Amino acid sequence: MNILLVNPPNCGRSIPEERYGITSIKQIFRGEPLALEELAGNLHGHEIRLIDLKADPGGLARELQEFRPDVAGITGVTCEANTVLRLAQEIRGYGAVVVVGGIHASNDPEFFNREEIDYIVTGLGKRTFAQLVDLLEEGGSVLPSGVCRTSPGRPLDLERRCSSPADMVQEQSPDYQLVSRYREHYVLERLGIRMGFVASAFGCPHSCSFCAIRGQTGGSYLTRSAEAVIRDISLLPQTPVIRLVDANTFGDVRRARELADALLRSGLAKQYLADIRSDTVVRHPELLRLWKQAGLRAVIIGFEAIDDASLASMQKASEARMNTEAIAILHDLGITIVGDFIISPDAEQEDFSRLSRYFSDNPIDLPMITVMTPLPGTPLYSRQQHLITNHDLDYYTLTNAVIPTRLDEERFYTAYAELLSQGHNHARI
Ligand code: B12
Ligand code: SF4
Repeated sequence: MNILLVNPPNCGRSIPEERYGITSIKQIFRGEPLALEELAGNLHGHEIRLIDLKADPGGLARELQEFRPDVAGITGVTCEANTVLRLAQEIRGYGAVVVVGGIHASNDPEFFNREEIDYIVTGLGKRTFAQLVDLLEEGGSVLPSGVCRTSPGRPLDLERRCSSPADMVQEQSPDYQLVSRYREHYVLERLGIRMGFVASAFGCPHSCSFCAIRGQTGGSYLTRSAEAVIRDISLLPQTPVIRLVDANTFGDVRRARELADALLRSGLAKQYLADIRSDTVVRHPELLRLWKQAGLRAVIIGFEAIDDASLASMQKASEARMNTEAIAILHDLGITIVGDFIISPDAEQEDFSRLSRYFSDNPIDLPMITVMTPLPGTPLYSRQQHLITNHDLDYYTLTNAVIPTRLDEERFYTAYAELLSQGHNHARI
C-alpha cells in the first residue's frame, strides 16, 4: 500500500498579535517529526512517504497528486487539531483512509470523531498503526486495542489503555531517511547547529495537573534499552546535538545512570539536551555530573513556579527551594538550563515583577514562559472547564490566555512580552 505520513505545518493563533500588535510572543519551533519516523520504522512491505509541512508548508497537494496514498496518518498537538481536520478533508478528497494519532488524539479523541477521519489511534502508535495497516490490507474486523473507527454523531467505542513496553517496538529503529530532504531545516535555533531527535523514554511517573503527557502512554512510564537508544543516535552521524525528546529522561534514576554509562562507553561524541525535574537534580547531583561527562549540554526543567503554594496547586510534587538549589547545582556543573515557567491568567503585575526578579537573581540560561492553559484531557481542564471563554484550539499554543485575565488583557500581554524579552536578553543554549 502507499502510506503517506503527514506532519502539520506550524500553526496556532496569537491573541497578543491579533489584538495588540505584540509579535514577540508567538514562536516558531523546529524539529523532526519523530513520531511519524517511529511509525514508519515499523511498517514493512509498503511504499512510505513522509511530508513535513512545517518544513514545506505548501507541499501537500503535490504529494497527494504524485503519490496517491491508500492510507494517510496525521499527527498533531492540540493547537494543530483544527489544522489536522483541514488536512484530513483535503486528503480524503484523494480517496485515502485517514488515521489520526498523537497527543491531542490521545487526550481528546472525541474531537476527531468527524466525517473526514476514519480511525483514531490513542497512546503509543508504533505497534498499533502497523496492526491497523495490516488489517486494512488483509481485511478483518477486530481492531487493535487503542484504535477506534470514528462514529460521527455517536460516542466513540474506544477502549482506554496504558501503553506497554511492547508498544515501543524497540527492535525497530525510526526511519530517519524519510526526512533526509528536510534535514537542513532541523537546526538548534540561535546556533544554527543541526539537531536530531531520539526517544529514550515515554510518559512520566508524575502527574502534574496541567500536563498533557499522561495521554502519551495512558499513565505508564516506559524506558527504552540503552542499546536501542545508542543504535538510534548512531543513525544520525551528521548530527552533533541530540535532543532526547522524552517528557522525563531521568524518571528512573538507576536506568538514567545505566544510560549515561552506556553513552560514555559508546564513544559517540555527541551533545545532549534532555528533560529533568528539579527535585531529581537536587537528590542526585552525582547523576548530573556523570551525564555531563557523557555529553549533556543542556537540560530542560519544568520549574513552573517560584512559590510552594503555586507548585502545590499544580500537583507538581516539588518545592520552590528545589528549583533554586537545582539551578545552582547545574550552573556549577556548567550544564545549560532551559527553564519552563507558567504564568497564570490570574497573574497580577506583582507576579510578573517577582518572576522578573527571580530571573535576575538566578542564572537560568533560557527561560521559557507559557500561559497556564487547560489542555483538553488534563486534570486542569476538568477543574477549569467552566472558566474557559476561548474554545478555539488554534489558540491553545500555551502563549494565549483562554480563560479571562485578571489584569487588563493588553496589560497582561505587555507584561508577558516584557518578561520574555528580559529572559531572552542573554539567552544561550
Ligand atoms: C519534539 C516536540 C516538538 C517538536 C515537534 C516536531 C514535529 N512534530 O514537527 C517541535 C519543537 C516542532 C514542537 C512544537 C510545539 N510543541 Co511540542 N513537543 C515535542 C516533545 C518534546 C516530543 C514529541 C516527540 O517527538 N515525542 C517522541 C514521539 C515518538 O512520541 P509521540 O509524539 O508521543 O508519538 C507517539 C504517539 O503519540 C503516537 N502518535 C503520534 N502521532 C501519531 C500519528 C498517527 C497517525 C498514529 C497512528 C500514532 C501517532 O505514536 C507515536 C509513536 O509511538 C513533546 C513532549 C514529549 N515528551 O512528548 C512536546 C509536546 C508534544 N509539544 C507541545 C507543545 C505545546 C508544542 C507547541 C505548541 C510549542 C510549545 N509552546 O511548547 C509547538 C506546536 C507546534 C506549532 N506551533 O504548530 C506539548 C503538547 C501539548 C498539547 N496537548 O498540545 C507537548 C506534549 C509538551 C508539553 N509542553 O506538554 N514540539
Ligand atoms: S514532571 Fe513534567 S512531564 Fe512529568 S507530569 Fe509533571 S510536567 Fe509532565
